Amino acid sequence: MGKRIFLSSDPGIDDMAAILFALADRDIDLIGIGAVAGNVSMQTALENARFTCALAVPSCKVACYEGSSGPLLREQIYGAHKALGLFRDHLVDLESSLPAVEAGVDNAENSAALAMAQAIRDAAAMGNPITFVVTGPMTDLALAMKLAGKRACLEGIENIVAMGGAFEALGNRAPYAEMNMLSDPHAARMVCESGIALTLFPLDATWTCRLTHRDLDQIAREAGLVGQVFARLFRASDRENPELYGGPGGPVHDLLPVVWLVAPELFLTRRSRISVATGPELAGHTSRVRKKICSDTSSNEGCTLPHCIAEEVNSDGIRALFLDHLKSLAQTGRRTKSNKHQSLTNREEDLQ
Ligand SMILES: [Ca+2]
Repeated sequence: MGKRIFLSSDPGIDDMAAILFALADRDIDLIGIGAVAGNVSMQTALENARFTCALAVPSCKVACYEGSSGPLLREQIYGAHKALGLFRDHLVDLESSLPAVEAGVDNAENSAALAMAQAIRDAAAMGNPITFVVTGPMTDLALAMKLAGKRACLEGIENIVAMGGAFEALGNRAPYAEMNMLSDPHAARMVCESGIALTLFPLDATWTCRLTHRDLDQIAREAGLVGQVFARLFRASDRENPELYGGPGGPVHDLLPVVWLVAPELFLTRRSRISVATGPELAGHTSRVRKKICSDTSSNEGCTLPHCIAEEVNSDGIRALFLDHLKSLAQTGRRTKSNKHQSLTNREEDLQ
């Protein structure tokens, strides 16, 4: 059985990449998806999540839950790619090839946080902790952790793996903050201060892994309908900014935390402690204390710094693995396994 993960997301085309990869990988057991307001409204995120599951796997049984329709305290702000909206709106000419989407298992208001809290309690009771992957604001995870209680969280959560934050890089939704952190800084702060292991993929790392038009052409050509839909939507979201990123292509931010779960050798991470500002002037700004030496493990053993930050990524390796996974989805029912790649994390070097 694969690593059990619960995904909290706000799809979003890069969330779509994360969901597709998780569904395709044999070493991941995706036990649920919570839709949360962020890039788009919660309802749009929920419909996009359900559509992605149906597109990837016929009769997909992964439960998609309705989550928070806004942050804990502040007003909702939308992502720069809000205009992408509902995936299906961009796919009208493919409509006859697209799957029907079932309503899903649970539409109760904020059932995502309740389902996540129950998953934490069950994992603690079974002694079989789960991993949370967060590719949107941390609203629902913070609520779930509060509902489940500290003891259950310590026993029931193996790791939290999230896309968010910016350190050396400028923010993307504000000059000082990345979108997920800016959206709900209070939730992010609660999660960072919980004492649970957290591995973060900030803009500094995610900006370096981009898909170019050539990559998208290959995906559309080699990965069947899934590939055609993904390439179409990625292009529609217009993610290029060569001046900012230092080269062509658009970042595929949310894919990285899911890839790290099965191919950590493609990343260089460093032990850290992350703080999130919640005051009105710098809400969502992330700062860090770093350990001198890079680390290839998220284990807390023997270290007082509870977090890891991805600092370097093997972009070619990630792109190749993503294409492999999309191709496996195109062959109905087949799931793939990530082979070992040349490790970035063997280079234990002093970067300071
Ligand atoms: Ca997202």
